[in-house]
Amino acid sequence: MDLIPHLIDGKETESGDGARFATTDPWTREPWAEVALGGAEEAGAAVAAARRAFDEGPWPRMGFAERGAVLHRLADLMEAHRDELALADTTDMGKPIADSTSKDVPRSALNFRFFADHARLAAGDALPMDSGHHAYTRFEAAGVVAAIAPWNFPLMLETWKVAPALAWGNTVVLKPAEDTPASAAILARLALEAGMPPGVLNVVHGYGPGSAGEALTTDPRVDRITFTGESGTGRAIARAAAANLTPVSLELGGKGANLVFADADLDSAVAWSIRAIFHNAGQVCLAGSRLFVQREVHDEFLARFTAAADALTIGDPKDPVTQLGPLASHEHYQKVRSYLDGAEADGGTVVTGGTGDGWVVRPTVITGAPPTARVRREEVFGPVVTVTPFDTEAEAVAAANDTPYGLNAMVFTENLSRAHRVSAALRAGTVWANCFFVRDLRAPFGGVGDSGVGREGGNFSREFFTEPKAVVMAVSPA
Ligand code: TXE
Repeated sequence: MDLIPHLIDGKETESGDGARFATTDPWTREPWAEVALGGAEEAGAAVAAARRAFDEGPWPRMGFAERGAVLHRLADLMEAHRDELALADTTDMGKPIADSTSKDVPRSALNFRFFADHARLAAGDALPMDSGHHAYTRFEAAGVVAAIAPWNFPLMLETWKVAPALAWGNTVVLKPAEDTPASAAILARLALEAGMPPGVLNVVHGYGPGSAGEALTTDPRVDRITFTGESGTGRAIARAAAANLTPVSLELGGKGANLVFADADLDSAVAWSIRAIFHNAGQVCLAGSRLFVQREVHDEFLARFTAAADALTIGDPKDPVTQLGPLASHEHYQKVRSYLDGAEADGGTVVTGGTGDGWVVRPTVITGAPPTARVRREEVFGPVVTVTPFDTEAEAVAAANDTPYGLNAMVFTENLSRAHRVSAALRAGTVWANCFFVRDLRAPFGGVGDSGVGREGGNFSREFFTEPKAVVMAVSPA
């Protein structure tokens, strides 16, 4: 079996005690590779390497163009190794290969290109003062960044953190999720090949609590922690980081509402709503897992939506025609199943779906679930959607906002004023009107309430990954 190593200070290594764990292919349900199992010792060694690479340079002191050239070379190499990276994520977590190849890997390469260019072109403020003084701002690299990533979009979410951190001159220790270590190991190897100095990007594998993840969050040599994952984990990380006052950026769970008004283009609303909940088998923090449909079109929408859900191609994620693969792990499959089992007891009706072969959950549509049902309140993180009718705009907005989460929401309407009005009234970090998952990397990305703390993207990433400094100078009169 292959061995997936750590990459610390430019060297591929195993753990000091030789500990390993297995990573499982959720389609075959067999282990497919062994992984170096890091703990506090390996996390500490990676932080020490990143600290040295930051304090001694050259990375933070290189010009933006020079650093950017390395990041663009890395993006070139990722594109050249597209199939290897795509297969790594697909084998690790069951994501359809068509998605990893055509979406995840290209977007991951784009993350490096975008942030390299963004940092090079960014302007600081010049602040002329009335008092005979002049002030300006500098954005200086923060230092060592710990990036802790989830398993649902492994490479894409890792690079969303690593790319801006590196572009602004930081050094990084990345801990991929234990379920999806493979693509991060390839990324680290390609970064060295692209000319990144040793210690600038380190990868440590391991678990969270009591393992490599927790060690990173308590290390006083770490200057920033960026995390995507479950809301409870976000709270644990924020508590750990508080001891050292380390700033955190937390992108957490969601329970996205999707409002379809009677004046919507129904063909388009059905197509986007299908993507919103069944893309990546619903293992998306942004999933549109609560559909609210205006009563006049509810029955017609439900019929078309259910037919489209039933028509999705389920199967081996390595087959290019597959649209929905298995869930990422047995543990996660059991969790999603518990929501299916509870939905009918809570008063809902499963219109279509349920479990399939192995760790597959078929596209599942539930009607009649009351607002108190677990399946309507908690993040299922699977291909499971509740559909509920509404009468008025005010009722729809109130239902959408009836959640502790606030990551994103969707609104489908052909009425321009309604689209703006409802977008303003929804409590969420992102609202998509008549679309879903369309991203501009300059836009803020993050959530309200239990969905997180902070924003990343464009200048928002700059704010987080730098220490903005004010320089004020007296201007002597002539
Ligand atoms: O997330 P965790 P998991 C949600 C989704 C899913 C649930 C659990 O509901 O079912 O989270 O997934 C590391 N200190 N999302 O278990 O536990 C861990 O090793 C430091 C939402 O994967 O949050 C991994 O690298 N690190 C989501 C990462 O945190 C810790 C994406 C995520 O693990 C740690 C994925 C600790 N105390 C799951 N505990 C989204 N919003 O996109 C864990 N880790």
